[in-house]
Amino acid sequence: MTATPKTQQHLLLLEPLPEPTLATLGEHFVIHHFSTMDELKKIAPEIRAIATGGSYGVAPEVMAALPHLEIIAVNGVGLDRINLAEARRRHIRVTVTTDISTNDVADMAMLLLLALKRNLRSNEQFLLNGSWAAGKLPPLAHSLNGRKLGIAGFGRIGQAVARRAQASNMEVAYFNPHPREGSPLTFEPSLEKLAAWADVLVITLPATAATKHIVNADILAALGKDGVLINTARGSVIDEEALLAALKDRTIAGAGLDVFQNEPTINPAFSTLDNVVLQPHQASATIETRLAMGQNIIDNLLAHFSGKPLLTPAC
Ligand code: 8YV
Repeated sequence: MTATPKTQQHLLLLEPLPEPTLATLGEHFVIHHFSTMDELKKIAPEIRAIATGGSYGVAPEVMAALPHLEIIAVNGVGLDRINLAEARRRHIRVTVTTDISTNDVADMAMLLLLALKRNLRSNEQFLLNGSWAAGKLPPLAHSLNGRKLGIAGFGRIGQAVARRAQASNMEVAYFNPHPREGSPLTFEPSLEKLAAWADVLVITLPATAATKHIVNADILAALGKDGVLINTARGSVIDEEALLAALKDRTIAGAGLDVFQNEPTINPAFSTLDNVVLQPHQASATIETRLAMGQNIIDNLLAHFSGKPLLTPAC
């Protein structure tokens, strides 16, 4: 087998990648870790490629500082932190890790949902603080069985959530810009109606100008006091002030959140709530998935610099 030649191209790394990915990347590229804009300016003309994460993206000033940038490989599927119009204008290619994280992200949605419904946090506390040993019993939890789950955003991840919810014997309907061809599930064109129908609303929508704060006070009111909200998409799709108020006033029952409006410095009000289960944006963060995502980045970059078609282009 012929060894893949080193490209000797200079690559700017904006977000940490797993060690094995970095080691392989380093065999083919000269890697520069971003520190400051002043440092970047010294090497800017050399940089031909960027590797970054979905939640980090590429700051406009970084893209603007790189006159010979040819490709941005994103370690994720979210493109909300990348100016795609500008990338297209400059003929900069962008790749995403299409479908690699789908199952893990859907698992995280179910994990957050089950943790909330089955009182995972409070039951563990109950056990550890000696209440069980003292002969007490914790309050009963809630079943998923037979409950209604609404999915906002019926792409790959939304559909993977649907499969899991159906396996838990839940009734599933979805909101999406258009009905998903071939899906037997109920399509609901109004998010408010879906929220009113659902016991659980799971958000798997991409973050765009159209979806910013799409989950607002009205949607939360429609979800109602027994309703639960799960978000594994992006913080910006939810009006977080409205959500915090609804959780504090218990006009919804709870929320399971992997993503927040200001990551990683989340609103401190979240720490005062007992009806939430929170994760620091970990939905795709398994060794298996992150290594596969890393390999996708490497493969796309090597394809680009050897003149082959990109594996998973976004533009
Ligand atoms: C990652 C993500 O957490 O796919 C995405 O868009 O946000 C996640 O998979 C992220 O890309 C790692 O930075």
